[in-house]
Amino acid sequence: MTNLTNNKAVLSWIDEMTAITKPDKIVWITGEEEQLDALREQAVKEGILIKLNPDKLPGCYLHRTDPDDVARVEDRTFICCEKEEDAGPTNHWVEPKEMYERMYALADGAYKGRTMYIIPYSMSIIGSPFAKYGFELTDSIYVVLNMHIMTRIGKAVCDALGDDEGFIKGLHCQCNLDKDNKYIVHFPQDNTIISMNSNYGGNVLQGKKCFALRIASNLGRQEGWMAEHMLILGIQNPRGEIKYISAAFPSACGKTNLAMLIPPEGLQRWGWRVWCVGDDIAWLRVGKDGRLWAVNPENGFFGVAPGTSMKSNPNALISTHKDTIFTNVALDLSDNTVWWEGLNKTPPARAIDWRGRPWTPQSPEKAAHPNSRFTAPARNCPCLSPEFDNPEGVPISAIVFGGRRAKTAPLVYQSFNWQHGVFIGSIMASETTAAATGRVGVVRRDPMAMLPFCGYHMGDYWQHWLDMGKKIPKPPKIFNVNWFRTDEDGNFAWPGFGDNMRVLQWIISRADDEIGAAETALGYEPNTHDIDMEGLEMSMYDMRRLLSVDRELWLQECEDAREYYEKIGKVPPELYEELDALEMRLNRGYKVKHE
Ligand code: GTP
Ligand code: SPV
Ligand code: MN
Repeated sequence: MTNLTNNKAVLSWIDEMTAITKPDKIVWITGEEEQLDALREQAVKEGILIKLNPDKLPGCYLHRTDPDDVARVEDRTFICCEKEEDAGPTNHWVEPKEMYERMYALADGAYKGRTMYIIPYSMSIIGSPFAKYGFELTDSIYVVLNMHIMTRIGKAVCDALGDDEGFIKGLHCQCNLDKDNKYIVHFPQDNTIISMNSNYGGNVLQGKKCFALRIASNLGRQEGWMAEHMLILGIQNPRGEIKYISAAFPSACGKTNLAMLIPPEGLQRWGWRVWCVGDDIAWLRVGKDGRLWAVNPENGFFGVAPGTSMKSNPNALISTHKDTIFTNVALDLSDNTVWWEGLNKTPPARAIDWRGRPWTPQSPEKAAHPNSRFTAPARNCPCLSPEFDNPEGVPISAIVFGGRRAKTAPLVYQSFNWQHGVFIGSIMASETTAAATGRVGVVRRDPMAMLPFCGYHMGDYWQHWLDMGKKIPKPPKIFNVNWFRTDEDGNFAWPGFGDNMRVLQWIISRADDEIGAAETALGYEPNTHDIDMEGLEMSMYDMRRLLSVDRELWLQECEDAREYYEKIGKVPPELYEELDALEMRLNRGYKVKHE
């Protein structure tokens, strides 16, 4: 097969990798439908994919991973920059030369008897000023087909790159999926990514977390922009005006759901609606007009399946009804479709679970893995923003941070200014989820939802946020939300999902300086009547509780945050000032002032 590019740097790197991995065959992925179809067919034949009911789920497939390979592996993820201190205390680090040796030893002959697929891919729209190009070499058809959904691939990428040497190099070898030799490695100084012994989403779809966050956060720092773990959505008001917000929540904390939100009926009737620009990653830069502009570098959704239903997120569910790859969900034997916990109230009478074993509603274990996912093309989304393909992106009016906190964080509050907002992001904490291996439900600090994705020292990252604030003449306002506060019985106290629109409305009004707010120790909170509660079965008393701030808990929170800052070490003094000021406000028994 002929090469798709004459780029010498690309070809010599591929030669080098070929000599190490020793494939039987090399295939360039052109992006043409015929080639992809042949690969789908081959994957079905080899048992990698199961073809689903072509009438109900046309173009859809099911894949099951190795049971030990079901989520991101943070303890096996490395940032191998030159100096250990530049990776910081939140990243694993090994000296780059040693790590390359270790990786190439594992890769030695790893493609023997196999095919090397070369995937040219673009993050963001090919040819746009924000686009960055990469090549992923892989021996996994599953990766090829998922990268096709999640990014823009093929010959057009090579054409746009031309002779430029500024591309991202990526090598992926499945090897034998040896758990103890799993590696997700980044070399920011060489724009290089190596994934070994995994074949699971976030570990091996390198365009996503490896490139668009860990490598891109480094590029953004050098080039003066930001790569963030954020959804992007547009809120249309009854006048037809659309305002955009971006929101950073940790993994499996509600980005996909918020990005595709359907407002409660009453608000819909007034003409409110939400447009989805992105559900996981945002690249942000300062526009000529002095505002912050965001693009979604991806081209699809790698969304959490469990809990996705026609009730909770119809837009996501509809997005999965064609041309989608499901990973680790259950197979419904009655009609060869898929099922997961929370899809509906009637589990299939007979199914095959995510491990490939027979399953019935009486089975004690879950049918789908808690981190089972779908890979769906963005174009399938009924509420996809008309701006999705706009290379300029969209102007951001508000940045929202959030996470899973049973008690501490109120439903919503606004920072006093950018610096205070950066502080709020820096002390974010959330309960862990099944998106990464390890314990679930443990509260941990996850600054800006970037703990697993920041490709350099966390303290330098916070400094970059502060520096960016000085470069944005008209910065977005910064907010914090918590959909996951619980009552004394441990149930969620806020209905969430579509009703989150009520909070978004307040955020947008505040971003536009349209309404006042109550000034509290934490920041600005809604005046009691400013959150629209029409049609909501909730008393004003409950709403006040959702917005309440427990002084003792927050003083404890400050102490924890201070400990965390000490662990991080290189914390910008501005953030310590904010922490001191918050503590002082709490200690003074801050009186609520209404604006
Ligand atoms: P990643 O793809 O891992 O980055 O996750 P995400 O942030 O996109 O999370 P997602 O929207 O997929 O939500 C994950 C889980 O949170 C699902 O089980 C949802 O049902 C649940 N969830 C989302 N929004 C809400 C909400 O407003 N309230 C409650 N209680 N649960 C929610
Ligand atoms: C996350 O864990 O934040 C995800 C899924 O979005 S993965 O692509 O596996 O990182
Ligand atoms: Mn994510």
